[in-house]
Amino acid sequence: MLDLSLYLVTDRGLTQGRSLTDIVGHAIKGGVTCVQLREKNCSTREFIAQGKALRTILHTTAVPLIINDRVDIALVVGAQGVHLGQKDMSILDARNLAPHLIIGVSVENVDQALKAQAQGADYIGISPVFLTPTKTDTAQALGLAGITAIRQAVTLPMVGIGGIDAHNAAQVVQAGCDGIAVVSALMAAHNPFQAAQELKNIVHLAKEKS
Ligand code: TZP
Ligand code: MG
Repeated sequence: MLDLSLYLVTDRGLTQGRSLTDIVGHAIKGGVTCVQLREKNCSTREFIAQGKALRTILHTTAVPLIINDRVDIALVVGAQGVHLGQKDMSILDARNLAPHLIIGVSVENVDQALKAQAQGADYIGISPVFLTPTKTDTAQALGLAGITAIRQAVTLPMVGIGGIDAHNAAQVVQAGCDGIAVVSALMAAHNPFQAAQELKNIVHLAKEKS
């Protein structure tokens, strides 16, 4: 079963000189349940090298590796899944090409969520929940009310992304998300192990209450 409780999305621009594999390794020990490799500014070859490095540290854990945007790279590195945006390969094409992959899809509204569900996505990422400096070319922030509207429309597992940290994580889960996806709250954390532990506890407590 896919556990979306604490979903780490990577960004090598936020590591402050530390290695990506170290940060991901510590964050996993702290309780991360899912890792997405997100690379926007490197060559295909470099993307594959990063994917293989993460695959190596993840393969002894139960934590799945999801590749952002690229089905081909997910296949080459032996990742468990791919995360697709609204302009990436369609769910149907990805499913045909790679029937065994977990397919996640970013959605910005109820219509896109309904479509992702109809086309057989495995989970959706609600983007963005709050405005964030980490990614500025986003749709309007959906807020907690947007999460609840999507929760009422679909039964798919869903994770919120965008501006989520220890201060608002519980609200995101209480509004209807199965977990939180974070970039800076873990990638830029001084201590990614502790930060992951804290976020994981918040999500668990909020799930118990909701
Ligand atoms: N997609 C929507 S918002 C976002 C992505 C990749 C960035 C989220 O970053 P942060 O630092 O967790 O706000
Ligand atoms: Mg994308």
